[in-house]
Amino acid sequence: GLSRDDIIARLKERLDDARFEHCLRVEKTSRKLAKRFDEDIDRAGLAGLLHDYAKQIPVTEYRQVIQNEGFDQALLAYGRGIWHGMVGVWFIEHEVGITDPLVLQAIERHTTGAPTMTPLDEITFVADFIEPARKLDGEVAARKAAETSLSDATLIELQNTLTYLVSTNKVVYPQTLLTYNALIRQTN
Ligand code: DGI
Ligand code: FE
Ligand code: FE
Ligand code: FE
Repeated sequence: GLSRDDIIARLKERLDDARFEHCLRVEKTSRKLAKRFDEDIDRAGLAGLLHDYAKQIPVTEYRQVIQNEGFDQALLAYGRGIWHGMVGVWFIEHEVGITDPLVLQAIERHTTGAPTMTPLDEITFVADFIEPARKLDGEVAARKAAETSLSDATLIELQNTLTYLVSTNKVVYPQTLLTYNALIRQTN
């Protein structure tokens, strides 16, 4: 496998400085959460470091991969906000050489969540939302919840994301809604 320095070099080829710095903060936050909830720290750090690797890959490259590599063609109606997790893992496998299925799954799910999430999935999902540069009310509330409960923090993040999408006239990807429904059912 690649060393951390090699991975960082690959990340810098695909990301601008601001997005790269966000990835470093999510790596650090993920390691903290893994320590707190007794999960695999290195795995969590790797998923956090790479979670947005594919965020700035050109749309033309995405369209080719979605069309030629066996993805659901309904994805073509979305954009990089949705693609960089679920399709992004294709680039991470092929360009960075990551093979750990648990790490790839956490990255795949980091934007939409999934109806059943592993603790590692939740760590990546939540770390992205509560890394230290995040200052909005919902982000502060999720950070507070994450002191004691990953699932509470996950639900707060989902509620905020859905509220944001609806209030700004954005299309909701079905899996985002399925994640929300599953979490609400677990809560009630
Ligand atoms: O990549 P980041 O900005 O660090 O964070 P992220 O991967 O959680 O992406 C957040 C963005 O994705 C945010 O602008 C909302 C958007 N998003 C999340 N769920 C959906 C979505 N966009 C659409 N159109 N539909 C969704 O269901
Ligand atoms: Fe992201
Ligand atoms: Fe997120
Ligand atoms: Fe992110």
